[in-house]
Amino acid sequence: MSTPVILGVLNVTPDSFSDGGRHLDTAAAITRGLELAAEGADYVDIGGESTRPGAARVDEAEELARIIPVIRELSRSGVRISVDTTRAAVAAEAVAAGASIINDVSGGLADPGMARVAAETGVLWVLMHWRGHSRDMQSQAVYSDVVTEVRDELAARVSEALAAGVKREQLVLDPGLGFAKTGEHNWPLLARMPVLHELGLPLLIGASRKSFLGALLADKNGTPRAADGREYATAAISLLSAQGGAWGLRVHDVRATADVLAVLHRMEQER
Ligand code: PMM
Repeated sequence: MSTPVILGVLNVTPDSFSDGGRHLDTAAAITRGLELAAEGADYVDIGGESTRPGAARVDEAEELARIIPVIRELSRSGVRISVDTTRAAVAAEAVAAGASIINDVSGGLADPGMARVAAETGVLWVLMHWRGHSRDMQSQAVYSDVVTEVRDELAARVSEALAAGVKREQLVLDPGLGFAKTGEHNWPLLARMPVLHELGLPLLIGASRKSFLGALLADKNGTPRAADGREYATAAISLLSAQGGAWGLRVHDVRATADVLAVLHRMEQER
């Protein structure tokens, strides 16, 4: 079993940083990106548009202004970059600025131009399971068997990507925990990972700090655990996903995941 890569999350949205104007936000994001890399992130996953349930979209010019200077500077410093975007034009500019993964939470569905950008640039393309933009995605969280349906919908995305000229070696799949899924849908996707492995492609898991962990760890009054208290649960999922053969883990607290992977790696040497 090989140790998964870690994608450290860097959301460059006004609520993530100082909110002291563009220049300060850019500088703070670059500092944070360098920290994530120093803590053990193999890639820094940079996004300029919030994908939280219910979030409104930002326009393309704003998305570019948020992320391109950060990508350019981090990549100049030797940090490997993944760009979290559903827009083909943003992905193209991000790759030109140094990104080597397109992390597309829509799996190519949001922008018909994305497959061409992936085919032309030849970078890795993460196809995440998705059923619609954040504003209304939770109404589409309806499944009879979530695991096989996610597998089959991902298989359709793979076929479309290959038909558009993208190479199989470029593809990474992601079940999209929390995207058009309730908390109760996320658990079987994690527990039945072998079903997703049937597609024969690398799997990325993004469970970090998500609300299904807040619900799991609710206090006795039923109040969900706040996001910053979900790190041990996130690290547990990192460990279990690594043991389940995940290719990559997308996390906010890189150090916690790097530590559990170090323990796992050391144990593997005794087997
Ligand atoms: N989750 C979020 C954003 N981007 N990308 C991938 N590939 N997989 C995910 O699960 C994923 C993602 C939302 O999480 P955040 O709001 O905590 O960044």
